[in-house]
Amino acid sequence: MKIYFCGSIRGGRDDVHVYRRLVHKLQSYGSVLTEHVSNAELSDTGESAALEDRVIHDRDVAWLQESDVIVAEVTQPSLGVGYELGRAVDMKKTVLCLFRPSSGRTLSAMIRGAVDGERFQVVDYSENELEKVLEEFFVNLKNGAEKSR
Ligand code: 6K6
Repeated sequence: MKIYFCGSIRGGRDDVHVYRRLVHKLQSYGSVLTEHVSNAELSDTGESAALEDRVIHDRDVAWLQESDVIVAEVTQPSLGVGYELGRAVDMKKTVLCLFRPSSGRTLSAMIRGAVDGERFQVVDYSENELEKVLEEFFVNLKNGAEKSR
């Protein structure tokens, strides 16, 4: 299974420790195309020394297209993550958005309002249930895939 993980880069790197745990857990379910998002060395200036922004954009959109499932940590607002989610909806991908209410933030209506009871889900969680939330999501995904066979 190919998994596309989304997390804030230029939107701010405050949650990189959460991205790290998510990517680690996601790697037990498949190959994570965007492992670099959880790299703590990566600063919020976007560090694109070698890669031009257009190259980053085009490669990420191609990876989105290729992916089977998209998991986004949406607590830290990020234009890039919002854009990826919009493109993913258009591509009719299965999307899981993870939001931590303990941040004191309110999730954008354009993300929470995109929940459709089918492909696009938002789960409110706390850091200590991170692994459990992913376990439940992938069990349901597997059961759903088996039923539709
Ligand atoms: C080089 C090495 C690591 O990162 C880079 C260059 N920057 C990016 N590389 C890959 N994906 C990126 C980069 N900048 C943004 N993105 C994508 O947008 C990621 O898939 C994130 O999910 C999202 C973050 O958007 P911003 O607006 O917070 O930067």
